[in-house]
Amino acid sequence: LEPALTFMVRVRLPGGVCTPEQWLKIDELAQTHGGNTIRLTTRQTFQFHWIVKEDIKPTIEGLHDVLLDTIAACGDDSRGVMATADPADSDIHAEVAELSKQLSDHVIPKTRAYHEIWYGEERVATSENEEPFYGKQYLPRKFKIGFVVPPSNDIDVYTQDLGFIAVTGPNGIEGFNVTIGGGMGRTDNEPTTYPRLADVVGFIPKDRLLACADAVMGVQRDYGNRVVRARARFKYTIDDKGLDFIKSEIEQRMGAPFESARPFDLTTNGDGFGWRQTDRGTWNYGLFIANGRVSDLPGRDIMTGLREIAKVLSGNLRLTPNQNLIIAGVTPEDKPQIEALLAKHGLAESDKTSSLRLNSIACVALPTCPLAMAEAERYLPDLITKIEAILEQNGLAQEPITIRMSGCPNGCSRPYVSEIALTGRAPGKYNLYLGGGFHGERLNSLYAENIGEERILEILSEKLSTYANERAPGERFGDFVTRMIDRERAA
Ligand code: SRM
Ligand code: SF4
Repeated sequence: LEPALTFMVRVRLPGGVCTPEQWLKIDELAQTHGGNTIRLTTRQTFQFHWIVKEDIKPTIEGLHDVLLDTIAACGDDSRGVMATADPADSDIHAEVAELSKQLSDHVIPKTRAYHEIWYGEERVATSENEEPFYGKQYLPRKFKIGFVVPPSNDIDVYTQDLGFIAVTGPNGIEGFNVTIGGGMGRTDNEPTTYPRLADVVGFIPKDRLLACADAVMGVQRDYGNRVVRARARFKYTIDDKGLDFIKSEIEQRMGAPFESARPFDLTTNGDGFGWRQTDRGTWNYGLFIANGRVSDLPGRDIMTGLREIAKVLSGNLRLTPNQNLIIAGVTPEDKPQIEALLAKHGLAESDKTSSLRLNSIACVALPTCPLAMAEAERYLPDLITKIEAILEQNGLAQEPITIRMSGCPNGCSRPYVSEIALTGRAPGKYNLYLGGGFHGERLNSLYAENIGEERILEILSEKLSTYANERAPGERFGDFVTRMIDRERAA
């Protein structure tokens, strides 16, 4: 008798764009095989949990029916390619979404093994050249790519191994400022591992995109640390070899130097909520989904409501890097119907949700993540309710502040760029980090180690009330608290 093991299945969804037909299939597979729940991830895709072994194949075949797959969603290869979910300009969104799809198709492994195993395709003779880029060894470690369209930094471009900051002109995207070497993961009690913000290395014209990605990934493939796995990410390759060396290797392989970076301005890494009219005259609705968990909850039928919406939607659905959803491309004629469905299923409530909650992310953690040391998704909402009371007392209820929780130091919620962050150490115990940049431009710093809820609330209460009383006009909480901590440490 085999144990009833359950598996997680992660979909590849470049740029987080999903058709209503694809949504309905995901929903159907979740009902049939996935425990009646869907998880939207911090890299804009779907995860199913609770899939028993014999259901993996029908799940992957079901995805194939709607042109979806799980290729390179995990592994030592280039993972899901992200893209800004809701730029102001619809043509730019269409272009950036298309580029993320093209790039994703370009960087995934080309092996036919996936098709043979999951779709039952006939096995064809293989040769060593079958995997033209990855070869036999693949990359030393996972590799993450994303596109942002300023002023949004929703993908947290400085946390990506390779980031493309779109530079736009009257004819669309002209090219990209390129960032390299971002990453969040650290290993507990392993000081040689750390989060790192990416460096901006210069500008490339749009037609050099694929060559640039090949060059950067090739450098990591050839120089990355294949001996010490904890130091195998690209950020460490850059720190070990030096940024100048890595940059010139990239330029040689790309066949051209980087041009000087163009000016850009990023202002937030959060999402917008509620209805916004697009430049095409259609409407987008930003729907808050706490920690990306799509299930039917008391008074809030997220799963049923989104199924009903997908049945009538003529636009598309966009998963955001903050685990939320955009119901996009709603025509003025269809808007009342979507509005009615949102109301009927208890989904039109973002306006009653605090800014802190709207700017929160938690990773999955317990019960499904084998690496979790503490709760995240199942605990953050309750902790936020307690912090909301503190914000209320200090007149800060509508102040946007970012808060992120991860169940371990790996940092799947990108906690180390958040204004307030908690990473799990043990059941009920967290490291508290403070002072990340509001748009993801600065790492926070460790403020207190291995503390429980009471101490977390005490510290936040003290910091938030000082913030309410002493902040400079327009000063963000992360900037203020960094200033205070620097002062405390200097004293
Ligand atoms: Fe992650 C491993 C969940 C985004 C850093 N991550 C895992 C695993 C697969 C645990 C495992 O290896 O057994 C988690 C599955 C839990 C579960 O039950 O589903 C897991 N990671 C997630 C997701 C679902 C979190 C979420 O709640 O949304 C995100 C899925 C992204 C996706 O769709 O592809 C997720 N993980 C991230 C991010 C954020 C990002 O990429 O923007 C990071 C930090 C960025 C980075 O990579 O530096 C991240 N995950 C990690 C790490 C640490 C990597 C490192 O460099 O040390 C691990 C552990 C590992 O790779 O060994 C990990
Ligand atoms: Fe699991 Fe840790 Fe990632 Fe959370 S941060 S999903 S606990 S690996």
